[in-house]
Amino acid sequence: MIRTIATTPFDGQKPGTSGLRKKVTVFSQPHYAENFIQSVFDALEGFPGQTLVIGGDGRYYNSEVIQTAIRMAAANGFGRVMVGRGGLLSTPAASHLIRKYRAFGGIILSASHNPGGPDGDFGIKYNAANGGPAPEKLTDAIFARTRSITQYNIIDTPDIDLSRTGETKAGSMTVEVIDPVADYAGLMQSLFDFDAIRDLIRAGFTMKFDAMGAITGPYARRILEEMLGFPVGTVMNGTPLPDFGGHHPDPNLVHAKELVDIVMPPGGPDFGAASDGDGDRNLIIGRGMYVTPSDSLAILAANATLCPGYANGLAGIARSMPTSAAADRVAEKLNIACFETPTGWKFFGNLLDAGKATICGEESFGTGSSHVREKDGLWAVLMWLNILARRRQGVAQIVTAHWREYGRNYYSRHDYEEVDAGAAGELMDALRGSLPALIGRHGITAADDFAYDDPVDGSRSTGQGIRLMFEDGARIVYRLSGTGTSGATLRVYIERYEPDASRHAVDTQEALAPLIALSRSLAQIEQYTGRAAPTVIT
Ligand code: VG1
Ligand code: CO
Repeated sequence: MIRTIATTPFDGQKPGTSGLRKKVTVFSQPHYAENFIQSVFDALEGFPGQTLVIGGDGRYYNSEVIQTAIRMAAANGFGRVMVGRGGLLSTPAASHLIRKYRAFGGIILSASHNPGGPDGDFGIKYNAANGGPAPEKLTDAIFARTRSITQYNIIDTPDIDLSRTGETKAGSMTVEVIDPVADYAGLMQSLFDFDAIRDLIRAGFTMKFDAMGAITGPYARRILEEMLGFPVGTVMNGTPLPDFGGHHPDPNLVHAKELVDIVMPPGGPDFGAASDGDGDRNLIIGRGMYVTPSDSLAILAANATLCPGYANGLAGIARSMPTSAAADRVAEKLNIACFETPTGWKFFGNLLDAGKATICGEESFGTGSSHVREKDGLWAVLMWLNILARRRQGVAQIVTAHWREYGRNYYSRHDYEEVDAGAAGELMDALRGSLPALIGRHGITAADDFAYDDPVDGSRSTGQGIRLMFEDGARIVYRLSGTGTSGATLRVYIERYEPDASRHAVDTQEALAPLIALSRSLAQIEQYTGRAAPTVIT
């Protein structure tokens, strides 16, 4: 039976860089998740009778909201939902399912790299028929709806059993519970040379993959251990847990320290990788060598034709604005287009749909391609493995050879987390105001607040980050995070190009030291935030 429940709007249900993210304590208020889900449905048209994909990263509160989303999909007229067994789907796997089964869209329950558990974060994101995050036009419409909503629709039904694959009904809607891994694993097999990787393993190659207690455990075990034949135990922290086993599932050198300590020392495995809460990020390390995500994007692009799925070459490369320009040099050499988009995967969707870009990346440990419309952690790991298998060189060798050929973009991101939101806003306003006066000083040749004109649909996105460009090609970029749930996080991105190979072995923070100092003084970071140093450096 369909019930219509009266409700009133909540403040602040504005989707950020990647969906709506709030503390579990906020999400678990009566009607909170329901209001947002109904606002999504109200902003869409033409879905009655169609298929909706639903899944999440398994974090605390996932199992409750999955049931709510199914009941509401039924009440709003969807014909079928496809749900991952146990309510689980990685973000890239959900994107693939939407595309493969021509679903109308998908609801992904995740706060991605944010911590989970009762005191942690929860999130809801809507992806459209192309498999990608809702574009700004749609997220704006959803937000507008959250401010005027008066009722939502839900059916009365006992909880659906999601523990076994197969079909059941919720009201008149079909609920299909599927193996969350199978379709995705098949897609990976179609893109990469699994036989070459098996040969590499037989030759003694070893790796460690850290699933960080989050969603990629079942995917990595199936693909790396069962299909490719890496020994059992290659995947660590491989069971998805509601609190991620206490891990902060953000695959960087700080939060993936357990993996770094295994892989970095002499005698460690040849290769190490990790993914985040919802499986779309990747960390790549070799023995003694951390690969920055910006370099990883460039190296994957430069070597893509070694992989069967990309053997015919790339149409173009796209990177987010704060990502280093290492990929631009590869695009130039390959004589293909290079696009610079605002932060967030939603901006790559049009370029991928239009066939203008094949590979995309962000400095925030995100890399992906036209195979889905999300960044994809395991995809990046498998692409690295395919390249390592074909080149038969170590990670460090491949990276240093890349720098020799293209030059090195020294790059680092400094995060000032959980600073006072008002102060962070004032800092950005003051910096924006000082831009015209900065040009001509400190070697700054240009400065602006980044705006993006989408070359496919002509839409314009403004206020996407303050850029300072220097005469030698260096850059400092400032922006406020759109994924946090308490206070504000100021991100400062620092980059400098070094063509001279004899100067490629310098420590990154050292190589960037003068720019780092300038990044702090120009924005008066300590004066505004009280912080003399960042909380996380990647
Ligand atoms: C961060 C990253 C951005 C990424 C986004 C979602 O956003 O900087 O590059 O697309 O997270 O990643 P922000 O607004 O906090 O800087 V995920 O893996 O959390 O979906
Ligand atoms: Co993520």
